[in-house]
Amino acid sequence: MGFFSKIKKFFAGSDEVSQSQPAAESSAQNDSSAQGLSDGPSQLSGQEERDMALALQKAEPRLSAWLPIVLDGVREEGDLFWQRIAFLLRALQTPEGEARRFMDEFRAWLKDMDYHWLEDFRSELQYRLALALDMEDEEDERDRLFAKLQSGLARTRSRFGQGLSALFSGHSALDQAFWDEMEELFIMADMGAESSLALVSRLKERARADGIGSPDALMPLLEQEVEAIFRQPKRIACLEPPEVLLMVGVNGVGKTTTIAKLAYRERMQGKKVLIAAADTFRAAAVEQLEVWAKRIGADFHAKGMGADPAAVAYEAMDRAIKGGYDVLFIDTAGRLHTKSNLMDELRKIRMVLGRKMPAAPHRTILVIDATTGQNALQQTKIFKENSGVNEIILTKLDGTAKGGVALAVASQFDVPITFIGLGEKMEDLRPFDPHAFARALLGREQI
Ligand SMILES: Nc1nc2c(ncn2[C@@H]2O[C@H](COP(=O)(O)OP(=O)(O)OP(=O)(O)O)[C@@H](O)[C@H]2O)c(=O)[nH]1
Ligand SMILES: [Mg+2]
Repeated sequence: MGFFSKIKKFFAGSDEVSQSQPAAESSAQNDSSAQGLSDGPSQLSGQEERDMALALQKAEPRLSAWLPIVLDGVREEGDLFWQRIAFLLRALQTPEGEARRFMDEFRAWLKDMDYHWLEDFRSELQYRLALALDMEDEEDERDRLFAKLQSGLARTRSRFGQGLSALFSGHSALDQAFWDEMEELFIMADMGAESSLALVSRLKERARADGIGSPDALMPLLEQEVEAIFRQPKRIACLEPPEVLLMVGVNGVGKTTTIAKLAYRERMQGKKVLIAAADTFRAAAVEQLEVWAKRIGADFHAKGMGADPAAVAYEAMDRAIKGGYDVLFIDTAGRLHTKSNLMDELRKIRMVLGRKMPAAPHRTILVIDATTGQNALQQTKIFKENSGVNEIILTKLDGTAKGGVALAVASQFDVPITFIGLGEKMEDLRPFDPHAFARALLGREQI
């Protein structure tokens, strides 16, 4: 959306704020495009707007600080609620069309879900605003998610993290015994012998170069090295839509729900989204996806149970190009009817997509269930070799996850982890944060 940078500038900090005009006034003077939002019989009075704009400017520039101000005294969906939301969007200099679309879509969603009381839909409102305004990283949601990640990784930490603290407190010098034990810990955390050896020798080298002689001083380096394993290379954006995302993985890992969550994010960013059900293995899979698509406002393409998955992909691709879609998601089956081979089927899907658009699929995403353990390595190997996986999403990190698997996958295959699933709700799919993950894995207390 075009107004992110404006928001950031506008609420960049108290210095800038004190030099600028109150939000509502400046938007009234500078951005006549947003004026239409103040139409309507019962808008806020000028004094109310000024007071609220002042309160917003004094508050920390976070949605979670702004929303209580804007929604003060609001208990339910109704005129007052919409006036306040319109005011917030106007104060953030949202172009009228975008603000209207946001409100129309949210109104439709409330109706669909039959929500009336603010309490029931407040978190959804905040999440949608965060996505639409590109502000989710600034949320204190971070802490909540970190806590969730930490508890999801509790099992790994109790073995790995405690092993690490025993190692660090049990040695006073960085001698051979220390390094050997560290290597063993990483191997036991499923990282694989080769990668563990490489990590330890990198650490050793850095400790020597930096003149570090005690385990205590080594901890920050260890954190950095673990974080580096999860480094994420920059991705070349798809310049010519539709961007095509092919979701692959064994059955039950969370492919379909992850498509819904990703598609939802795209929708909130104003993208036109098509979802194709190339998992034709069971009728319920097609229905499940159709329900999701409807719920998030994406269009849906299917041919029904038993149809040829590659044909579904081909038709969906055609429709996405002709219909001017920004993004096309293709859901695939984790298993097939007897005799057909899953990898052959995926190859066929890739081939027909490439025929319509040489760069497609732009992203082939392997979904891995984080509770799987060692098997995840085998899955990554097979899917990478056969279906050109170039991205991994780890789901179910909220359960009894085996966090070492992430380390193993990231260090043994050159494929970045881009998102993690921390639960079943829409807002539980989050961009993967190497720093937070490394800290949670190593048992650090905060981000
Ligand atoms: N706790 C938790 N559950 C999840 C997460 N992601 C997905 N699930 C659940 O995992 C189950 C399987 O998800 P699906 O999306 O149907 O998995 P799939 O890979 O499409 O499965 P198939 O179509 O059978 O191959 C569902 O009950 C999801 O709600 C997550 O991050 N955390
Ligand atoms: Mg599925």
